[in-house]
Amino acid sequence: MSLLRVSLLGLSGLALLPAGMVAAASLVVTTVDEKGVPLEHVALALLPVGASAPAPTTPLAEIGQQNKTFIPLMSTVQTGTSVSFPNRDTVRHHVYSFSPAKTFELKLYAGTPARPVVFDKPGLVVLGCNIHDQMVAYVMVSDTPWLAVTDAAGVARLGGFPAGEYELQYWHPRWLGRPELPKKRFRIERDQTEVLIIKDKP
Ligand SMILES: [Cu+2]
Repeated sequence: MSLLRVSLLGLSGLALLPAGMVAAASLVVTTVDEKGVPLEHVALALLPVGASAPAPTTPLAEIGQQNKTFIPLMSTVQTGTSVSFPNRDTVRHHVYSFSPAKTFELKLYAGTPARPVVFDKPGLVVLGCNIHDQMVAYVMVSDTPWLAVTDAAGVARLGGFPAGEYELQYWHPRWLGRPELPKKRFRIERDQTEVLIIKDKP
């Protein structure tokens, strides 16, 4: 379906689309630090300006614990998403967050807690384990389904959104302690690419 649409657009341009129908666009973001080195674990959220984003279509997410490590380190979820915290270690963990966007704790447990945690407010959440101080993970909660985290090459792809005006919100763990979420505003008309330089200070 989307392939067909792309080829139609390629041949004849936007005029082929019926009135009121907006072409889907995509955005490929490459993130680098100030030296040009690709940055993994950059959380990205694309927020429509002057329009509301669709409700969550995948309202379930998971942050596991394995080898005394949270997996994944960086997550992005839409506001309202339930996150489960399965413990795949033989030792027990005690997961907590003091972040204003979501304050909670899952007291010392093994296996998977019966109830997932609902991330019901936008913002940045820092997770820790009361038993293992080195354990840390981050969740960027945003009012949009268009979310991604950059891979080892510093690349992430956001797709399936209508063309229009957007704010790209982003955050990287190097900004720990400065949980403000910078935004960059731009218009996306078609499939676009963007390079973001993630400096030490947002
Ligand atoms: Cu632990």
